[in-house]
Amino acid sequence: MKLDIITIFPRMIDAGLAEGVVGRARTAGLLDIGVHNLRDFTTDKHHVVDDVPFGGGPGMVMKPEPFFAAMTWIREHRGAPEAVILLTPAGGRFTQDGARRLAAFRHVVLLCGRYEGIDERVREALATEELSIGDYVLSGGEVPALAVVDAVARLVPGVVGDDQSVEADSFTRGLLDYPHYTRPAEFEGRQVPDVLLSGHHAEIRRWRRETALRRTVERRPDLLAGATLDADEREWLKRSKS
Ligand code: 4FV
Repeated sequence: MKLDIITIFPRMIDAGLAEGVVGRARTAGLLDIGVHNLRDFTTDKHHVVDDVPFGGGPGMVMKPEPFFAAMTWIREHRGAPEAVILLTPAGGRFTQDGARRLAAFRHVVLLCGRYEGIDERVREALATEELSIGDYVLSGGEVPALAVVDAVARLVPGVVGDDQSVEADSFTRGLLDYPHYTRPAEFEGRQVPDVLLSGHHAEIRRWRRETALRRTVERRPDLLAGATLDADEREWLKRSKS
């Protein structure tokens, strides 16, 4: 999969993509990620990327020209992307479904803003969609871009060693995850649930599915409508409601 990220802080992106599964996937060539410094697409000697807002008001706005020049360069040198995503609080909420949809693309570009935001003509003419990672205001689009790349990368075959763990991931079935334990079996007077020490894999599997479901009911009932449940889980849910 090919991803291109346009930002004024390329080191921040490189650092965020250098470690763990994403870092290994880049090295292994499973992910081809281009990180582009927006300032390289300015024409003035001070590499200015922002300017005062028309209509006045606080802060600065990112100029359109560098983004247009960067996209032209990417199309010529990396090919035409299937999606150009603007990270913004005004975007649609990024979810696991969104990650699955993006992971099906061959080539995606991510636009990272700073300051008060990016000139609206970039959204109008370059972005194919807008994504938000949550209802809070960050100082830049880099952290959201890293979140999107990480979530999408995990769905690219071979990136996460054991595909099972991707399958077992939260939200893969739209439910919260079950609790995880490791040694020691007792810590600070707290016991690991006996079923996990039993070796009864069917029992363990049922305990994990029921616990994931109970947690989802307690903490995120809004997820249930979109969750894929099997017959036992639907039965459990019905019983838990009665
Ligand atoms: C954001 C979010 C976000 C807004 C102005 C960058 C900041 C600044 N992006 N999900 N939440 N962006 O807060 O995606 O330029």
